Amino acid sequence: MHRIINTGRYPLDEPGTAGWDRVVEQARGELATDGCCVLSGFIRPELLDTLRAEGEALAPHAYYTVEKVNAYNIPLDADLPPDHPGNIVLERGNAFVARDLIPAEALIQVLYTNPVFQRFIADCFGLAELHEFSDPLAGLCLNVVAPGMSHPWHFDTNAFTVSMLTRAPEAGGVFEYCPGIRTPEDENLGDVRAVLTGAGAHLIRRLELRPGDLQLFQGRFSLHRVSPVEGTTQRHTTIFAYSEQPGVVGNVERTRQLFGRVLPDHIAAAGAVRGDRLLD
Ligand SMILES: O=C(O)CCC(=O)C(=O)O
Ligand SMILES: [Fe+2]
Repeated sequence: MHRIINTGRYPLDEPGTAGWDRVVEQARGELATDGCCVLSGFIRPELLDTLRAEGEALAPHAYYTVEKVNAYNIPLDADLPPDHPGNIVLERGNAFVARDLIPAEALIQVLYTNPVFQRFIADCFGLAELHEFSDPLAGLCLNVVAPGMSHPWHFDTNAFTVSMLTRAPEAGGVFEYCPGIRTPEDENLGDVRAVLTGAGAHLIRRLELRPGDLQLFQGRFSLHRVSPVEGTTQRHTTIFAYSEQPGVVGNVERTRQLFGRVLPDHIAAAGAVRGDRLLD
């Protein structure tokens, strides 16, 4: 951890110390306030070139496909009232590199599997335990957004997401989110519709992310997107997917949509614990 993380700012080499508690308290406070927390400069600056280069080597192996979706990731032919924002069709143009293509020694794989990193993330989200996905593809992904593409407005199915920009685009590709736009009791369809139709600028916040920043996010209640990437370079983020219960494997159909293939584990696990993050 000392080799990878800026331990001067984030003392992950000293679990249980006052320094650890201070960082965790700060993260919890920001998550409670708007469901998002950025730990800036999490990765040591001298490793940022390696972080970017490892992602660049992986990006050609992403599964590139453009899919028509809606913000709720429910079928486009669902029978919804005419003015429901779920009728608004968006293009999902981001592509994922699956975990089984990411080398064990890549910085992001080392981080994802590190027990101290996992303990830190669990503490920040206030979780008693946290597990890597058993899914051989979806647990750790590189999310690639190429010029002209976007990761359109959506809610995450999973309660918490951990991500890290590893390569910034020249322009565009901004992470935009609407904190707490819905609650378990209220879908707030009017405001969601306003954002999707371009009339909700007052509801949208933008994050200035830099490579090596660690982002903790609760996307279940905050509509969010990556705006269209401009310029000539791709935008890369790592998605570190964890769950509170062990054994999560994604369902066959969604796995095929996201990665263009399924593995025996997916077929064997059909009907068992489902990988929520596969539903976005
Ligand atoms: O790549 C990003 O910054 C956001 C990714 C995201 O929202 C997701 O994977 O659900
Ligand atoms: Fe998301």
